[in-house]
Amino acid sequence: MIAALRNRTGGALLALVLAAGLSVISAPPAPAAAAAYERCPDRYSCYFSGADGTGDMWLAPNPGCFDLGHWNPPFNDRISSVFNRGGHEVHMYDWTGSYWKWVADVQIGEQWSVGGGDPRNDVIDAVCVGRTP
Ligand SMILES: [Ca+2]
Repeated sequence: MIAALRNRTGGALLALVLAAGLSVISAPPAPAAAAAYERCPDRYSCYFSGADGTGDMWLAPNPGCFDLGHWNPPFNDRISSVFNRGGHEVHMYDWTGSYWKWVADVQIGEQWSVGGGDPRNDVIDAVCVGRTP
């Protein structure tokens, strides 16, 4: 009797999981911007050359500070949007020629995007994940 109840409960759970799966499949297509941000793998912070997760993508490989002008290919002066799927706050800076000027922070789980006319667009030279310079 107990085994039968367990089977019945398990069957009900399976039916719920299948129903949930079907509802996801039948949902309308996600907006293009969400699809673009979704390229970012879980547990990473991702940086995009276009607004709203479009264009080229750079991933921070681990916590720490990264001078984007020293990457191959360089990614400095290119960032227009960010999706922070990692476990640390992100801090972003512009090199003025004499000091690292803070531009913006991106909290865990947040997205950040600026358009062409924004002074923070295409100026970021360094990213610090989970620390400051
Ligand atoms: Ca810059």
